[in-house]
Amino acid sequence: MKLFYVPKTRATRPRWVLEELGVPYELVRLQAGPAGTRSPEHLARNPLGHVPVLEDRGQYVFESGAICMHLADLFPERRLLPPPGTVDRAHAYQWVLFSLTEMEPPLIELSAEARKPDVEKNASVIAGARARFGKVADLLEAVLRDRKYLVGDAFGVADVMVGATLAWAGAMRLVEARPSLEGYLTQLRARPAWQRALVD
Ligand SMILES: N[C@@H](CCC(=O)N[C@@H](CS)C(=O)NCC(=O)O)C(=O)O
Repeated sequence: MKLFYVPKTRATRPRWVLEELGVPYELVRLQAGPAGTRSPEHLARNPLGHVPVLEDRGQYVFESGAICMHLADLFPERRLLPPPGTVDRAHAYQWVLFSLTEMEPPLIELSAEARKPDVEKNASVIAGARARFGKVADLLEAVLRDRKYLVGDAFGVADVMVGATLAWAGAMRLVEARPSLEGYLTQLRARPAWQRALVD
């Protein structure tokens, strides 16, 4: 298997899963831009020119959540996803999709605002996105108050997707004063597999 990868991006998520699984894989580092993610070779893998892309048996899969779940399915004995058809499995889908559709959109807006020069920043967009992320963070803070992991009592793909997205939020100081979230992130950061996935 090959993972097409740019450091410090959403491609860290499947790299983290691969490191948790401890299986052999080739990491293909690309640069963002015309020489890498926007090259004809990479556009053939993902026409949007995005990473991550997984190459598996000569075919390509894109979308970080899909790749992480596929990797977990390839090694069911490692239990990074609960068995199909169980309610735990449905909860894993719930959290993976929650990370992508509820957590990410306000973070994308805030990151775009942060890149603008001060005079162009839109205070109402920033306030709206912070408020939306605040609701999501409050929900997670309540869920994680008395549990270690999001699904059942074991670490899994749901924790990779939500944890990596929370780390992005943490870099924007959006998880402060939420002790359950801070504790959850500290626990995830201590995992050797995540540390290895962050070594560029
Ligand atoms: N929804 C996609 C988003 C992928 C995405 O936006 N990737 C960014 C990095 S985080 C990227 O490839 N940027 C490089 C580029 O646009 O050239 C996923 O979760 O995989």
